[in-house]
Amino acid sequence: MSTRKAPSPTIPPTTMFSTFLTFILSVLLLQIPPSLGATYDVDVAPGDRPVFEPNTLAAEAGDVINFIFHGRNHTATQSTLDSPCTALSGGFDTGFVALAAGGSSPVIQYRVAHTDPVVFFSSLLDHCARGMTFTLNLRATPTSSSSLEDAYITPPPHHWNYATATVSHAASTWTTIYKSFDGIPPPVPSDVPGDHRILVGANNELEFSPSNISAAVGDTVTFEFRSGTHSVVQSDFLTPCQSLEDSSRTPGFSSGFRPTSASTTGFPQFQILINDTAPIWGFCGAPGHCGLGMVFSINAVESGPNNFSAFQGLARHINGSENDASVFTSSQTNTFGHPAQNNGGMERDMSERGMLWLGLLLAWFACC
Ligand SMILES: [Cu+2]
Repeated sequence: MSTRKAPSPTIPPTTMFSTFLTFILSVLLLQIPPSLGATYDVDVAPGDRPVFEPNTLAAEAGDVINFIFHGRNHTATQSTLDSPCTALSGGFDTGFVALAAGGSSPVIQYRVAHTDPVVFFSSLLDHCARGMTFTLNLRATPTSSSSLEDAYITPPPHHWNYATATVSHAASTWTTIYKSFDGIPPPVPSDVPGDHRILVGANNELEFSPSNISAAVGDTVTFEFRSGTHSVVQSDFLTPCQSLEDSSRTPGFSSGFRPTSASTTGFPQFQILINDTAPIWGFCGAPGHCGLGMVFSINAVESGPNNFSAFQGLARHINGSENDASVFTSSQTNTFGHPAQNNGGMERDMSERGMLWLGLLLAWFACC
């Protein structure tokens, strides 16, 4: 008995092509890295300045930070908010990265694992004490609404000129030329020099108390560190969270970090001498503290636009980042929820997502 062989099914060529295309696209999709996060460039010591630029970012799990080393022999070393200049045991550490002989800037990547705050510093010399830190996700929520940000008006720069004054003190009289800001008196020494005490971080608050004082020429100001890890760094009115040296190449005072502990007997102190009547501006260099308003002034002219509250408002407005005021403002994030200030990172982010969507679209055409 003969059996009749069933005709073998014929596969239309178009279906074969579709199956092949689907297979190829599936393979291609598997090649896309699992992370679709943004990539951010952080310059380490650009122009050989002891800074990370930007010095703070908000990033999400899966994002990548490119530490790009420009200056000689810096590190990006993970630390903690409590001890920003001490390496975290087992934490991320690039080690010292020297500039390559050809002048190209080495890049070392850090992959963001979570949205909790992470602190980095450079362990070269005293650069950390001078404020060379970089923070991730220090504050996830903006301090002010976008409408308030829109309404913010940056205070004008200080107005000053050189003035000549004849100063009499005790049995002496002399003529002096001084930098006269609007509204300040001539630099007449106090009859009895006094000391003004400013507490730093008293009651575990991120503030100087008092934060705005008047002091005469010849007086001293003693900063007493009461809690945590803080510092006292001189800045300029318009760049409240950057050391005077970094913002204007003008020497300024800097205490370095002065940690206190429960076992501290006697609080660490740092003292400055008041040489003239020009306003003095300063901040705490611990990561994020300045952006939270931890600033102070000495001899600010309260009747003018360059008063203490304008200075503190500016520090809060820029949120500790002199490079980009929009880091944490919700109004300037893009559709993927990342800050929009790093174009390189966003371009890569969008191109990866674009590839994924293109792949899915082609796969749909192929199969259906
Ligand atoms: Cu502080």
